[in-house]
Amino acid sequence: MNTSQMVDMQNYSTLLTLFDRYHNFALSTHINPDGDAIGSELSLYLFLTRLGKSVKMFNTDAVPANYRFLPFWESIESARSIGTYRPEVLVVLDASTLERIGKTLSKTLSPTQSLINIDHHATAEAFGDVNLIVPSASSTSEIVYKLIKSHQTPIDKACALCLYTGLMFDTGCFRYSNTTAETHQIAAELIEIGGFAPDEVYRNVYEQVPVTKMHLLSEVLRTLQITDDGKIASVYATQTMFRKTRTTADAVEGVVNQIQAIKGVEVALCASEMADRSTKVSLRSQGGVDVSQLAAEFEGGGHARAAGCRIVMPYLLAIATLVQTAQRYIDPRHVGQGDCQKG
Ligand SMILES: [Mn+2]
Repeated sequence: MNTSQMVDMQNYSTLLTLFDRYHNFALSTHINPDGDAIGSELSLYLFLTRLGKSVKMFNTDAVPANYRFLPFWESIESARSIGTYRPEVLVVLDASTLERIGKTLSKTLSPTQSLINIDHHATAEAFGDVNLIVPSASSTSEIVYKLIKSHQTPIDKACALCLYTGLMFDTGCFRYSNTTAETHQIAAELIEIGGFAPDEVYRNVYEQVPVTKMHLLSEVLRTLQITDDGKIASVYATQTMFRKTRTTADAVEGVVNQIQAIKGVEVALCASEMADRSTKVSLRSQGGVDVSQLAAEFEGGGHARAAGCRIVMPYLLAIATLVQTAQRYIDPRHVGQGDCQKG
């Protein structure tokens, strides 16, 4: 993994040289795309288009409704439209592994010349021919911003909006620990260039909640369990709840952050029962526990304070297992099993 700034600088110019050399580009990002995924993808699309390149975007999952205010979101195509198309260069954004762009897409979308990986996840794999992995960056959008900056091409309005949206999303609206003076400086510059109203961007992204999601939330919050020491909080969502509230598993997104907000809680987890009866878990930490390590024990990954994994176990067992493992991280002496039971 590249952590040093020097390597970053070198990779910025390596990438720009590559951009100069080729003409046909394809971009992709991870499944269940979030604000940083879509924001970084669209901003790189706008930059490369501006350089006169032919650029296509292919995602496994559709652009979520709350990002459909972003310019050119409609240019993002599905895996079905690939056909026999082969780009010279494929740039994968914000995906810690190549498989994260989707199984089919990762196999069918193969570049003839070069695979580029741009990411900021601490657990990112260097799967590209060129890897621009910057774990110190708040977001992949911030890396794209710096890439454009180092090319000395002016950022246009549309691009500024996409970059800002990614930056805003991955910093939790500038409140997570990855928020720095520099993030604010970049955000300020993007607002100035873009001429958009930050409150409108916020409303577009966060205040389009379907009422069905609120119904699900009320079901999920009723499952709240907290360990005796008050440090680990968990909730779960079941297939029955999804059916009852006419929602799907993505409606659970964000719930874990609310659990994390409980006073004294160090690790929060939200487990979702998937259709195949496996369990998808989102993890959050106050900072004391590196939940990307915890997730890695279950073949997951992410960041120190936000991570996830998928466990092939029924949800209650998955929660019990994770809570027990999390206790070991909070207190390495902990070997007990009594206080992780469903009460
Ligand atoms: Mn990201």
